[in-house]
Formats: sequence, structure tokens, C-alpha cells
Amino acid sequence: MPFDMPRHDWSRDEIKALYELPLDTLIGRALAVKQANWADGKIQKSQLLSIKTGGCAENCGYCSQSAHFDTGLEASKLMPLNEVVEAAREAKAGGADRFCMGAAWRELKDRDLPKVADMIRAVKAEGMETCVTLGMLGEGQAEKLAEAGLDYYNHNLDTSREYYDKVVTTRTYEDRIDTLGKAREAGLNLCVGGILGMGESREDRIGLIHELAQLTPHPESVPINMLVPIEGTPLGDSPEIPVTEMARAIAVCRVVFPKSWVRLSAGREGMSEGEQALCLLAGANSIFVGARLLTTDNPGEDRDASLLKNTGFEAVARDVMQV
Ligand code: SAM
Ligand code: DTB
Ligand code: SF4
Repeated sequence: MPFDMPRHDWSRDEIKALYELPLDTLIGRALAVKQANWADGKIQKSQLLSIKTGGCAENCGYCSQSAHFDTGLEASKLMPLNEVVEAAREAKAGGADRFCMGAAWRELKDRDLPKVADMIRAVKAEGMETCVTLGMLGEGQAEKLAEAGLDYYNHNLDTSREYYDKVVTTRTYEDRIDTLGKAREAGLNLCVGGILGMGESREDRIGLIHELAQLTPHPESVPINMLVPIEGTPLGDSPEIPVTEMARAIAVCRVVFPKSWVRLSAGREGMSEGEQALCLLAGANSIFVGARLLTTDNPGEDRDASLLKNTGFEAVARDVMQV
């Protein structure tokens, strides 16, 4: 079977069979796909900025920004344009090529759209790829974001369909899929992934990947997050899961989404360099850089320089990869 043909007919059993291979065999498969499709071995770097923090109407059980839980986070208004531009310039200077702006909204309101569109235009003018994550989209909104120069819309499915109502009850899985459809219709690239470590079972992790695999075309970017536990949220004391589960999920995504960026996303702050290296070795080819994610810490420049130097992933040339 060619390694470069994305398939949309993965059965849940096939994904489960891959997921449960011995780790070396699974990573071996993932690396063959990576080599065939991403031979330069480069790690793509995105940087996040919270443009509107806290006070969110949704009750996502993992999130520091939900108004339903007391997490001690101070809510803020939409950030002024000049501060966004300044942050984008700093991110670019730090080596990021994609700038992802996140807002703690249940849905994008028409009154906020022109301000977000200005941010997208300004970040694009700085020479970066643009991504936003603004909650649910209404009719015609995705088109306006696309006109402003938006490259990616992030909207995660988070977990399996079956486990979803253990995580959030203020919206449905179908609501998420509906917004993804609107973004796709407007010609946007999609960034869609999930979170591990929320008390879900391995079956749920497999179910999440199966749902993502059915999106046609596949999302161009698949972020896999390890839960960052937040005190005060319902999922804040979820039991830790082995990092090998993260590596398995990433490796399966590498195989199932041969042409997509697979991002080792939130959760790196709590991992050792060796654990992060395992996840990169499993086939992830993108990370969030910078010292902050949205509301929590991320390893930052020095630790990332060490990770990328020691793995050599930033500089591996095509012909070296193919030896
Ligand atoms: N409000 C928008 C939404 O939920 O679509 C955008 C912002 S939201 C913070 C973006 C994504 O971050 C969520 O879908 C979730 O997958 C991830 N996320 C949020 N809190 C997290 C946490 N504590 N640990 C890991 N991932 C998290
Ligand atoms: C994604 O999958 N993870 C990012 C981004 N897409 C928006 C967000 C991670 C947030 C981690 C918790 C926080 O910093 O608030
Ligand atoms: Fe709101 Fe997004 Fe947090 Fe859910 S994940 S509470 S929608 S900011």
C-alpha cells in the first residue's frame, strides 16, 4: 500500500489494531509514513496567544477559562490590535511560523468579527501563517475570516463521541462537526485534534482518531494534547496516563493522516526531554513554541533549543533522512 494516500475508510477495528501493536512496530510504521511524506524531517512551530481570556459560557471540564468553575483565572476583554501585532512579531523572531489566536468564546459574535479580521490581516502582513480558535461559527462568518487571510481554523473534537458528555454538556459532538463543515466550506484549512488524560479509556482514544479519520478531506493539522490539569475544574485531578499512550496516539495519527501536521501540543511542560523526544520520534512534526500556551506554561526557548538540538529534528536534510 502506498504510504502517501490518505484514506477515509479506516474502520475502528483497523485503528485499534494499529494502536495496540508493540510500540516498536507501531513507531516503525509511523516512521515509514513520515519518511515518505515529510522527508525533510523539519518540526513546524506554532505559537499561541490568548486574545480573550476566561469567562467562557461553555463547561469544558478541562478548561481554566470556563465561567462554570472557580480556577482563579482573571477574565479579560478582547486584546487591542497593537498588542496582538507585538506578540506576533516576537513569536516570529523566536522562530514560529504560524500564529494561533484563541478566544474563550462559546461562539463568535458578529460584533467581534471585524476586530478579529483586523488581527488576522495584521498577523498575515507580518509574514506568518494565521490560525484562530473562536468557538462555534455562524452562517457566513468563516467566509469573512477567510477573506481576511485566515489559513487555519482550530476546533477540537477532544475525545470519542461516547465520552464527550463526560467532558462537556453545553454543546454536542454534532455542534463541533457542524462548525468544522462551515470552516471547510469557506476553504479554510482545519486544525482538529483532542486531549488525552481526561479519565477516558484507550477505546475512547481510538474512537477519537476514528472520528478524525472520517473527516473528508482530513484536517491539515492534528493537535494531540496531554491534559494540563487545572485545579478547580472537574478533570483537574484525572489520573496521569503513561506517556507511551501519547506516543501511540501520535504514531497512529502519523499513519492515518500521512499528509497532515501532527502536533505534540499541550502538556510538554510536564514532560521530561526524553518523554517529548519519544513523542517526536513517534511521528509528531509540529509543536507549540513560546513560554505560554493560552493560560498555562509551555517549555519555552531554552528547553526547546535543547530538545531540537538533541533530537536533531530541526536540521535533518532530505537525503540524510533517506539513507
Ligand atoms: N473556545 C474555543 C474552543 O474551545 O473551541 C477555543 C479555545 S480552547 C482553549 C482550544 C482547545 O484547547 C480546546 O478545544 C482543548 O482541546 C484545548 N485545551 C483547553 N484546555 C486544555 C487543557 N487544560 N489541557 C489540554 N488541552 C486543553
Ligand atoms: C490545541 O489543540 N491546543 C491549544 C490550541 N489547540 C488552541 C490550546 C492548549 C491549551 C492548554 C491549556 C491552556 O494553556 O489554557
Ligand atoms: Fe470555553 Fe473553549 Fe475553554 Fe471550552 S475549551 S470552556 S469553549 S474556552
